[in-house]
Amino acid sequence: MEFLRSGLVLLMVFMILQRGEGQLVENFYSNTCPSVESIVRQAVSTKFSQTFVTIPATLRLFFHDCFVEGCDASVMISSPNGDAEKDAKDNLSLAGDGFDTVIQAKQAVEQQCPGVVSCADILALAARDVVVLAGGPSWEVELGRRDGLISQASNVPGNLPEPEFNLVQLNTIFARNNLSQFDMIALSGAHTVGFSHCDRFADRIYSSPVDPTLDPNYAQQLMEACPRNVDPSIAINMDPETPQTFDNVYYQNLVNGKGLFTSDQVLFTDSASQPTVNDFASNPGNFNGAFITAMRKLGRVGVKTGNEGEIRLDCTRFNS
Ligand code: HEM
Ligand SMILES: *[C@@H]1O[C@H](CO)[C@@H](O)[C@H](O)[C@H]1NC(C)=O
Ligand SMILES: CC(=O)N[C@H]1CO[C@H](CO)[C@@H](O)[C@@H]1O
Repeated sequence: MEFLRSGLVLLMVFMILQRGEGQLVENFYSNTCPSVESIVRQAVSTKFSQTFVTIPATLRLFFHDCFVEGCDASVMISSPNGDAEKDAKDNLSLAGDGFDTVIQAKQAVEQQCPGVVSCADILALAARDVVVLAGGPSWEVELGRRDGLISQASNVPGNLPEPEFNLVQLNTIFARNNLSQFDMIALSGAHTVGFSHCDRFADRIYSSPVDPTLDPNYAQQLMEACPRNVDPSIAINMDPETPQTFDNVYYQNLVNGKGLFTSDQVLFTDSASQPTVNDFASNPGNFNGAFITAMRKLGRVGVKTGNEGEIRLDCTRFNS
């Protein structure tokens, strides 16, 4: 009897540790929604079959969600007053397809496991799935995030990196999120897919002299794609070589003076980060490994667990 009782206590301690407050686990939904991963993957690939933008839009949405209020799907909230996180100036360019991806995956998940899976976890899974769809590496996603109850445009300024940032500024903002310089360089590799609007780098090509860290031919190409006073809705590929493949060509571009933003190119021009760029440029396996580690760390930023927050029913609205 005594033996049984202590066994039970041990089991409970084990379960509490497993579910541990503040701790994400890979098998969080194994009893409550065992097919969540395949349901999300299916919804993401359906959306991808409609548009490639699904990939960069979802990946960037995850990053912006995590850096503002933590990975809690606060970025998904639509406010009737237009003052939610997604309404901030910095996210003007978050492509609608990322939001659609999460909304559609959530709808599919709700059909099978109503009220169980957070929007924050669905976004984390979808961010992994789009990397795989673009030919990048796969990894196990830690789960158990709860959805946040705060989404304010006024929380965004200062919490996201700007394309004009130098290495110290980049390191500072990533360090605040428990990410090292090595993680930051690996995560910047996400710019191997997706688009940028011309105004985010125009100062580099239309200053005199033209930014000397830019390859002159690449600068010329950028001027042709983005003439002065270009339609502000025009966006160009960030990776001019393999824009639709998730690979390490981003780092080769940096070595060749083809980093689109100052914040990209500085990773090569600053001697403190150059060795890592050189390593990722020549060893795709090293980049993949570092990217996986960094994405898992990014996914732990500011997470709510246990009884914190809520499991939103509609990702774009708080439950009450
Ligand atoms: C290191 C600091 C970073 C800076 C300064 C930065 C800045 C930017 C800027 C200015 C754009 C262009 C937005 C536009 O004009 O539409 C962009 C796009 C993008 N960023 Fe970053 N970013 C950074 C890190 C990251 C990270 C860590 C990720 C994800 C892990 C990421 C993923 C993306 C993606 C996928 C796009 C393309 C979005 C699309 O095509 O819809 N970025 N980024
Ligand atoms: C960074 O890590 C510490 C220690 O694990 C944790 O207490 C803190 O909440 C983390 N910060 C963020 C922004 O996640
Ligand atoms: C202030 C601002 O520019 N907000 C924009 C944020 O993004 C949404 C689209 O999701 C735009 O409609 C807003 O105008």
